[in-house]
Amino acid sequence: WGTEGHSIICRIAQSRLSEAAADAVKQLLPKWAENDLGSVCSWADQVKFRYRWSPALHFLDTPDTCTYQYKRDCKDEDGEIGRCVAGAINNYTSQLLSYNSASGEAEYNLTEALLFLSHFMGDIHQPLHVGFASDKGGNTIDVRWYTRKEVLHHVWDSNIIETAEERFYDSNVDAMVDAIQQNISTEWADQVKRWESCSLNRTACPDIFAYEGIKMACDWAYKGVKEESVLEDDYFLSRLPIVNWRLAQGGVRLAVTLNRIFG
Ligand code: DCM
Ligand code: DCM
Ligand code: DCM
Ligand code: ZN
Ligand code: ZN
Repeated sequence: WGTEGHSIICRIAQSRLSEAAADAVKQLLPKWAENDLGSVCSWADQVKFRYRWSPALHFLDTPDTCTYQYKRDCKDEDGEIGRCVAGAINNYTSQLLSYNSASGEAEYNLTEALLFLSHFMGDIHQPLHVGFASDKGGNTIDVRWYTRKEVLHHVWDSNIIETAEERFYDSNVDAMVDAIQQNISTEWADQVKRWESCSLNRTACPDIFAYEGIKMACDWAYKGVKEESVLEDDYFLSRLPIVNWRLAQGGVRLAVTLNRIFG
């Protein structure tokens, strides 16, 4: 996601934190964030150059199949298993679990762990961050977004959200966050428990999110799109509900993961 998507997910998440998790987040956030998780959820994108090992942790690719397997797909260009967005979620979750132990603060930078986890939990819910290897998650597919030249990946990172904000929410991101939260507490209320649940009492379940992600990439992002497709109202209006739904799931799952981590 672009900055808007990450901000939306983190604002939804912060509003759903338990008291213990809210306290821990407040302790761990850098001062300049002024206890606003939404303002720092794109930090991981800003450090891609400084932390040369980090770009591979924002996504994963499948071998052009609509299924996902951790061992097969969660690796970087050098084939190192775990170096993908699902492995990174596991890694930073386990680092943050040391928050309440004496050794934790000494061994890891838990502020960075919180910012990475909050960002990667967002990215794994962007369908094309769990896309096909051959087109780099839609990065090599040239399309038109209305009249503008874009790549399909960027349409899902940013254009759908930005067009919705302009057209339906008066360019006001607060109104879009409110609308998604409204949906979470009404239309989607009976699904939220399922979104929050994790197999085998695990703290975080990135394999579930990645499995859903590649299905959505196949069923909605790639579907009907080819090189030089013109994407306009038909595509925008049918895909926006999927984007809203993934932003909601990302926010709910970041919150419940932080609530589990911090007790
Ligand atoms: N892991 C997972 N799903 C699997 C296999 C392993 O989530 N199917 C977990 C095990 C580790 C974490 O991912 O806690 C990182 O794995 P690795 O050490 O291979 O990077
Ligand atoms: N990772 C990394 N550099 C870090 C932290 C994490 O490359 N500073 C990557 C490598 C791991 C993945 O995250 O394979 C998951 O971590 P782990 O295997 O420790 O669970
Ligand atoms: N990306 C992806 N899948 C890939 C390669 C990249 O999802 N196989 C993501 C990472 C960035 C965006 O696409 O969000 C642009 O990548 P880059 O900056 O590497 O061009
Ligand atoms: Zn992206
Ligand atoms: Zn990212």
